[in-house]
Amino acid sequence: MTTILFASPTDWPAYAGPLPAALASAGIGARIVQPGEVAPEAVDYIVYAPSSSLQDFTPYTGAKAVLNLWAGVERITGNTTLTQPLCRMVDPGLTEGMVEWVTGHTLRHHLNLDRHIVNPSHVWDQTCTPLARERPVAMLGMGELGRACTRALTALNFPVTGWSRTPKDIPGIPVLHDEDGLEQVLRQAEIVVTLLPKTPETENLLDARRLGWLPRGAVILNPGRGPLIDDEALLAALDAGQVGHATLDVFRIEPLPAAHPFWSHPKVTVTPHIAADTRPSSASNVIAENIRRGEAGEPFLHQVDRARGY
Ligand code: NDP
Ligand code: OXD
Repeated sequence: MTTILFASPTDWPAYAGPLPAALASAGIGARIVQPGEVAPEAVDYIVYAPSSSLQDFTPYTGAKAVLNLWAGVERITGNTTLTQPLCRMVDPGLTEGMVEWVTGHTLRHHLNLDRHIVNPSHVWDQTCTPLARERPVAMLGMGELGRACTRALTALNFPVTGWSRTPKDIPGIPVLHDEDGLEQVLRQAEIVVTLLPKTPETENLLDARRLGWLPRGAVILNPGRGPLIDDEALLAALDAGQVGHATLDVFRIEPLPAAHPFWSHPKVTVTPHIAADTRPSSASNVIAENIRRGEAGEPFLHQVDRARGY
């Protein structure tokens, strides 16, 4: 059986050790090849990064599934040449990374750490910050990553309210949905975390009207996708003091163009899409398990509903 890796040039050395090892421990004898090494019709599984050169899946007539290396699938769900099942990445290492990014940036703003880190005038500011239990957080998106971040933040006593497309029953965590629920979640949130996929329904979700629902000075952390927020509306809300700070990891165009106002805005922190990388050591186990399932005729893990868009 042949698995082909269509990813970035750095992915090949990163997966060359862990992927064969994970396949072997799942009891699968698979040959892993790079593009061009075998005829497309001989390929059984495609391990895929949407940034790779493969955009036309038509020649891969024997492929049983496309296993995405990324959690986000917005660059592939609309590809009409892809007729096989598409699975997205749910990787324990990636999740751990996202929990660390979200927790770190939440604590930065919650504790107002910047005032001590950047203090050129040596101001002796002893202002007492509220406790985490007094700092409501909105988690927009209660999927794999939103739920994991919620667990970490609630362990630190932050009161987290979730928002998702469908209702959820999570002990101790209110999860709202629909437009009314979104208004309710945003109206009480001092910190908002956006962990939603990019779909036609979520694009510009945080627009001027909804940003106006936030308590004045609320902070936004966006590790989800750039288009979840209307850039112009966010800049206006920052300038007006309606939003106190935005820490953004993802953008409409990446890398963020040098002239984009986010780079120089004093109330914006840009991180370069590094919130949570897929980790080859743990992700290889997920890929191997899905190949095992494919070969055993069992349902794939994390199969994308392409009509829904995630
Ligand atoms: P999941 O698919 O597990 O969760 C998505 C969540 O969004 C679900 O709770 C879903 O609701 C909710 N959702 C989707 N559409 C809507 C809608 N229209 N209205 C309300 N809620 C909606 O995804 P993950 O948690 O694994 O990942 C989330 C996103 O994080 C990814 O799509 C990707 O864009 C981003 N990401 C960013 C990374 C980075 O490094 N910056 C790394 C990895 C991911 P429901 O539960 O009802 O289905
Ligand atoms: C992902 C990402 O979707 O890195 O995995 O953003």
